[in-house]
Amino acid sequence: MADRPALQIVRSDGTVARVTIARGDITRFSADALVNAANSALAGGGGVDGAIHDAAGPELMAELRARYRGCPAGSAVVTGSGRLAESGVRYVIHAVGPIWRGGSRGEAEQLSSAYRSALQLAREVGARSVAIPAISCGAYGYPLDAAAAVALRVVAQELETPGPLDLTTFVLHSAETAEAFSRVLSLRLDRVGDVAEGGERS
Ligand code: AR6
Repeated sequence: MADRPALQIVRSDGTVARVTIARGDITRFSADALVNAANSALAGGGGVDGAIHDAAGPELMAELRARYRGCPAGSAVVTGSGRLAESGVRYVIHAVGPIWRGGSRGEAEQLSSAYRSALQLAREVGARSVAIPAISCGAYGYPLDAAAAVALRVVAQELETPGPLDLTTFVLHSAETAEAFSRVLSLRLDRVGDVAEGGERS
């Protein structure tokens, strides 16, 4: 963990937040909150949604049905974590990304908004760490490089807000997705390096 490349964000109060990436199954990852890539009916499904519901057990769907009537693309809702509590996860944040329709139907704005809503909810419930999958990058067909650029930009912006939430890990299942996020993350790391050389940061 310590040597994993991370984007470090120095906040206005001097504290540091980190954005990093890991490869694997998000249901095996321990964080205060896991983000799920859900659908707007909050009906469960395949991909990471199926894996999270399987791991958490029926309590998750029961709570979704009791508390919410769907969730439009670009937003998110929060529940407890069912059996995932056994691995230290306290909340599941169900975020709905856009279905890719060519890129001119507001997909980037909706994807940004899904990540932003998820992190805002994480802050509201007091999470310190969040694990996030590549929302919209599976069944919803969002091109990986474009999705990675949006995801890392929005999450880095959100972590600029001082507070307990100071670690976000993208947990990426496929090699292609991990490569796309690594490329964008190292571009951002390079850019931070350039700024430091220019003397704008101590
Ligand atoms: N851990 C981490 N990432 C995963 C896992 C896992 N266990 N399983 C898959 N992924 P998708 P979407 C990756 O299709 O595109 C569902 O049916 C996957 O490789 O899960 O937002 C929902 O119910 C990909 O990179 O979500 C919705 O109907 C990323 O997670 C719809 O799919 C997202 O792929 C949402 O589609």
